[in-house]
Amino acid sequence: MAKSNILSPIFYNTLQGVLNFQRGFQPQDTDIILASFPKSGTTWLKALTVALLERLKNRSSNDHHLLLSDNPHGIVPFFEIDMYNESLSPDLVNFSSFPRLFSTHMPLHAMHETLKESPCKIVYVCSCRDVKVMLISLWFFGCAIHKIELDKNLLGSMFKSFCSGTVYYYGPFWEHLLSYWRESLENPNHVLFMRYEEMKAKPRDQIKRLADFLDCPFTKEEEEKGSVDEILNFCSLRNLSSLEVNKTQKTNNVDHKNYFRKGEVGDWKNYLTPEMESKIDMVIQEKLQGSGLKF
Ligand code: PAP
Repeated sequence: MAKSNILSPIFYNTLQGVLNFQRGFQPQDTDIILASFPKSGTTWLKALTVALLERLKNRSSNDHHLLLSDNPHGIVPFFEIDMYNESLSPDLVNFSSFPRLFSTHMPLHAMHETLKESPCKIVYVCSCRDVKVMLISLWFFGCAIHKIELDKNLLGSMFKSFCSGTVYYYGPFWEHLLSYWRESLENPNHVLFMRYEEMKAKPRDQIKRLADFLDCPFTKEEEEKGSVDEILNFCSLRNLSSLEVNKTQKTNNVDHKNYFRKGEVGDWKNYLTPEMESKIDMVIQEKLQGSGLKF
């Protein structure tokens, strides 16, 4: 299988989607955009954000929780994959409620012109758990959606493309990362930079950080009655992957179950050679030098 086809069931018209988004999207001040490089923790971030906003609806139980009836990717559409890939002016009412919640894998510079006057909130999740695990995650995902066995040759060619900055459809990983990192430093009310490994290590702190940024902080009362843990448990990989909607249904031709695998830090050690490991480390070190961003 050609490496460029690895995500073809999802990314079949992405470039057109980016162009249409740039020409057609009209931001609103209250918009929330969840951004990431593929396989960086997007599904988890979407679930947490949906759950944070859902709790504001003050329902007495979780029975009608949005996440029970759809996968996080169905609830929070990608601009360039789900919305603008086929139209310059999709009917946004079909895609989102209030506040409008969108997602993207585009680097920030691809959205700059469209969003430049907008105070909307952008949350970026980065797989600093280890860039290498992102590659492995994509490899598993690509093989799963194509229903093929794990192919080491494919991993080898993905590794080479990754190091030369062409593995996905969104430009070099380091430029992607840095576009959000720099803006998060310059404009912390506009961009929140989150790390998957910190979310794993200190989930309570990180979800509170997210809630504060989205202007929906946990109240003292909520903290006392355990709402933070309730949301974390509800959005855990174990719980989400056990929901009927994620066991049996699909979006964009992808079985929801493929979005949930191990979610472990360091999983790449089982698949990459020491040479591959040090090459990736070298590339990342060189590209991030002087940025202040450390893994
Ligand atoms: P996407 O780009 O296709 O949306 P994304 O959600 O960013 O994928 O990343 C998938 C990874 O997040 C998977 O990691 P793994 O392959 O190393 O296991 C997946 O298991 C993990 N993941 C999905 N949901 C959760 C969750 N609720 N908590 C923690 N990790 C999760």
